[in-house]
Amino acid sequence: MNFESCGVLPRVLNDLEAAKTELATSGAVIFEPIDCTEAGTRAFAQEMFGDRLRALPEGARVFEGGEHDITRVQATNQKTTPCHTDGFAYGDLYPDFMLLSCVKESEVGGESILVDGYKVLEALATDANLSWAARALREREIDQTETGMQTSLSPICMDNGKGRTMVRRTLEQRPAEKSKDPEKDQQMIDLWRESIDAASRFAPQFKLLPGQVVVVDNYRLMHGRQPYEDLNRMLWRVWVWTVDCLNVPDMPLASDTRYATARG
Ligand SMILES: O=C(O)CCC(=O)C(=O)O
Ligand SMILES: [Fe+2]
Repeated sequence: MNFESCGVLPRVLNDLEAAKTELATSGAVIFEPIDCTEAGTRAFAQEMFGDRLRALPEGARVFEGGEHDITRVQATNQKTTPCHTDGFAYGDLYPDFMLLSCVKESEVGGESILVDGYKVLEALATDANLSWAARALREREIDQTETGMQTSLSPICMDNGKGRTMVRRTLEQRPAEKSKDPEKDQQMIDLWRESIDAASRFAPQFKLLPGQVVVVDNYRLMHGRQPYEDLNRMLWRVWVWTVDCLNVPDMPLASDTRYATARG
């Protein structure tokens, strides 16, 4: 196992049962055809997850400039969006699945990549010099709070309490103010982020096309995208909380960060 083999190229399927199996096996699947409207994307999520759904909030438009979404201030069509976990503004209660459906692709650029966080962990664990980090990622509590949003003082890798591992790569991961060994924490954070970036460089790229939706296990995979040219490119993002999530945030939900601000 090495970082070169941590990328995921999702299979394109049109059978719902096969897609469910594929999602459980590889952490991602592209389904087609679906109605790539906001309502159509949520209706598909309803079909995909059925009784397992605990929250299926309103979708969010993904386009240059964005709307409501503070994270996206840093995203521009001209830059690569590095591989990340979605919804970390909700702290540890980030959504366990996410969907992106394509209304309009960019002919030039806009390719997606997916990195399997479980494989990155495994690659670290099997390297004699790096295995300390694989352990530390589960033990060391760091500050993963997005500025102004829900607090998270937690390890990068957690357990959902039902045997499902959660891994996270957010914009801001830093040693906690009360850390007993901030230097060691920083080393661990740097190693985690560099490993994901290394995996990203080798990850296969794919372009989501109109009529397609990619479903991603947001506890396991991280996603990113290449720069693009067509400013009319547009996707819908839908965040999903299922029975497998750590918990559903006790606040209004949307598929962006608009309600995730810290209160009081
Ligand atoms: O533009 C994309 O393909 C993905 C953007 C993204 O990461 C998101 O909307 O969560
Ligand atoms: Fe994202």
